[in-house]
Amino acid sequence: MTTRAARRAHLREQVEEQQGQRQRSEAEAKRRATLPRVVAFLLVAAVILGGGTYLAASVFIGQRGTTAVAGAVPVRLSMAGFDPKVINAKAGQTVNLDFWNTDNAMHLDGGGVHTFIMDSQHIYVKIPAEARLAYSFTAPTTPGDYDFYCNTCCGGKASPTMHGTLHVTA
Ligand SMILES: [Cu+2]
Repeated sequence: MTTRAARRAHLREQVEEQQGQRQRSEAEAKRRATLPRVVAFLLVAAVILGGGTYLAASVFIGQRGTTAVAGAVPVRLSMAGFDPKVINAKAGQTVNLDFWNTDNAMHLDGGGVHTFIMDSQHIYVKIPAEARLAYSFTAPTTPGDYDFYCNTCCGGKASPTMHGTLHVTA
């Protein structure tokens, strides 16, 4: 290797090193500029996700001002009827129900509303579309089977699908 070639190689190394340093500092500057944006994005994402989670949770944990009663029986209302179809209770006991309408407003003729009607107990409850609603009443003091039904869809009272039974024991 001649001295000139060696010097040229050395020069090239120096240039390459300088370029490398410049690239590194540029990358560093970019990273510093990006960091606040990433943090801001994460904050926004967290707020949106948090809000979404809160909304989703509120659908399941007694929403729209209703308080879910501990130990309440979840009763799902849909086009398929009541689930469960039989609700058990002791005579004279307070029955705590946690209605849950899984149909949306577009889905049903009656604006998505289902009803829980017990003529014998003079109960008429409207459960709005896609809503949860806590409802309590006192079971009849006489043991027996008491019919309840929904009259806002699927043929209403005339349809066996939309009926259920309150089974009262002594
Ligand atoms: Cu219904």
